[in-house]
Amino acid sequence: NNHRSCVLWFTGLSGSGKSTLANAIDKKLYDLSVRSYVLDGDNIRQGLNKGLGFNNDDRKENIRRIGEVSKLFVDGGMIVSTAFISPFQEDRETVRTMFNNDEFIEIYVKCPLNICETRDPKGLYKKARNGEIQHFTGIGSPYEEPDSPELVIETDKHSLKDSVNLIINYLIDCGLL
Ligand code: GGZ
Repeated sequence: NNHRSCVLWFTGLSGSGKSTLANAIDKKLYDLSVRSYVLDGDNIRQGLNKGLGFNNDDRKENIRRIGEVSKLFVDGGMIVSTAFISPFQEDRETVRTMFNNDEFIEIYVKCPLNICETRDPKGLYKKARNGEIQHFTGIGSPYEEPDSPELVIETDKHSLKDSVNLIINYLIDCGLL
């Protein structure tokens, strides 16, 4: 199958739907016989980045390493989807500079904080409000919205299916698929 490799860099609040979207895209690409892989907290923060926490410096280092690993996947000819909050504009911009212009696709997974907080799939917002978790993104730690992402997906407005189609169509329009 003739596709070009790239990174789909999902960014957004906890509970915004980054992992759900990344995994749905991964499945869709598999169906299209495109080699793809998802990097997320489960396979990065538990492994390579075990030992990194959530202060600003650790988040920066987390994102830097994920950028480097993404580069390896892109060099290896894959479409890699990353699902990390990546709250700081500067860190995302630094990763962007590691790639060719059309290889880095920043996807802002946009969802209002109060809706993420209602979803609260892991009960972490509740813990953050209780003070059991400090520096939780959106509560005790900032989330900087992307200035000019390639795509914005509003997960409180669009279905998962529509969102996946939007991303796939973008990749086709750019000649990546
Ligand atoms: C934000 C935290 C925190 C704090 C633990 N702040 O909903 P989740 O559980 O699965 O996603 C969150 C994940 C965020 O890790 P990232 O590597 O994506 O963050 S960053 O890009 O900022 O480095 C959440 C959990 O880890 N978690 N403590 N204080 N999220």
